[in-house]
Amino acid sequence: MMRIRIVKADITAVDVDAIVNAANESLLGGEGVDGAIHRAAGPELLEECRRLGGCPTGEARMTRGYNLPARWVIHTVGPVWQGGGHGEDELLGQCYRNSLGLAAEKGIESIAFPAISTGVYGFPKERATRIALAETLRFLESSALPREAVFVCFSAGDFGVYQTALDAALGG
Ligand code: AR6
Repeated sequence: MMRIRIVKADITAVDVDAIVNAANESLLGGEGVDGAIHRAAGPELLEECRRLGGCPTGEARMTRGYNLPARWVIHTVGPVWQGGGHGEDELLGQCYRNSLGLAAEKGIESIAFPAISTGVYGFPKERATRIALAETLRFLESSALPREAVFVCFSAGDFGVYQTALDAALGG
């Protein structure tokens, strides 16, 4: 059974148990998907995030989803792209592993990811997509939970990048 799905959507509207937020180390909100998630969830999300006291790059923290369709938000902090020689690939991989690990531990069945680090943080898209899919496929092989991982693309272009990368990952 295929446990990975790629959709073109706004992640704040996706109906899964948990959506992942591409946050920053403060966990106090920002632009991009982070801003959209905080707006859609409502001010209680920021209140809960304040109590977490931040999150180092590569790690993940969970909160409730408040007004979102998703019951939970997993906040992870992707690396800022600095040319590729500063451990960016490994840190991005950790974001996916730690988010999936937290989801499994909490009994989450379905999880949706944005393209972490590929907006404000400048990580090259194809490279980030390969890492996202490879880490997720590897994790799902050895864990029954989450049952399903959804990759949410914000543009038609990103959707194409994910489709091509998934075909390559499954074919090769
Ligand atoms: N639904 C799905 N994907 C989205 C949405 C949305 N509503 N909005 C944007 N994206 P970014 P980063 C895509 O910049 O690069 C914030 O200020 C977007 O097209 O949101 O990890 C944080 O506070 C891109 O493909 O996150 C941090 O400071 C992807 O989400 C910083 O930005 C990620 O882009 C994190 O930067």
